[in-house]
Amino acid sequence: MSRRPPSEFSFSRRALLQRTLLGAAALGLVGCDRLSENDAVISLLDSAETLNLKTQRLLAGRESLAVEYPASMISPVFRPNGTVDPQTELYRQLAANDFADWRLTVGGLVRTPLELSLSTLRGMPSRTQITRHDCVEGWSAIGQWSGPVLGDILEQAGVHDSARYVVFHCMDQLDGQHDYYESIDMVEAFHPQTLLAHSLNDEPLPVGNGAPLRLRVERQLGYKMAKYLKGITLVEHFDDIQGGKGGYWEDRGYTWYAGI
Ligand SMILES: Nc1nc2c(c(=O)[nH]1)N[C@H]1C(S)=C(S)[C@@H](COP(=O)(O)O)O[C@H]1N2
Ligand SMILES: [Mo]
Repeated sequence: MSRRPPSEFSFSRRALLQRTLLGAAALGLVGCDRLSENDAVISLLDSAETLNLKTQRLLAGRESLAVEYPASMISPVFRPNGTVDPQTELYRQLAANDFADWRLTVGGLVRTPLELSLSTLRGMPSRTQITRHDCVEGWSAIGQWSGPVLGDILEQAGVHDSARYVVFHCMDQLDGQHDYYESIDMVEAFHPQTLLAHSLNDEPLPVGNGAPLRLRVERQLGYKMAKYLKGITLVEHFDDIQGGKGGYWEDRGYTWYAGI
């Protein structure tokens, strides 16, 4: 377990953001489903975003690790949030067969597109980490995640130099129309704690938490951690994907860089 001392700046910025969000959540003003209606919170997040990305990279470093916790601190229940049981036809069919026919596709700006089965992913070298998940709604949970490091999969696919982002495509739709999706940049994609998790607390990932596979990006807020993955694409730009802001919630007002 390692804990890096927070820099004064990122600490106070984080504290401010947390106070604002928690205060707003306590007043019932925001939730993951209602934040997009709150202009004040969104403009606060927006103005802090660029500064946050730059300061975090500058002060904490590209490779700085998120805090990892001892097993004794694992939350008894890891609260499922957002979609908890996808109702799309695709998901229901794959789940009915225990995801035996599910494949993770890796495509876009890669030399070798991949189609990985759950057993292939489970057989790959993996990393296990106990981390804290912070949702913008104001709750946290500590869980142990295991799965291959995303960077290893990207190495296998061979990423073109022109690729700038990794986009994660999901099998669920919160609004019954648009697939949940997310994106991260290459620094985040090749970070040693960025995993494609197939297990939570030594058990196969439960449906509530994103079965069969979900992203873990430990230095950012919960909404970045796409659940119910079906595909990954390497892209140069994401403005032509759905609303163009790089994620389901980003298209509805959340900031793209959600550093904690
Ligand atoms: N596909 C998908 N991924 C998602 C969501 C979702 O609704 N659908 N919700 C996000 C939000 S807001 C949070 S806080 C976390 C919740 O993860 P959990 O269900 O394991 O708690 O998943 C994120 N990833
Ligand atoms: Mo969230």
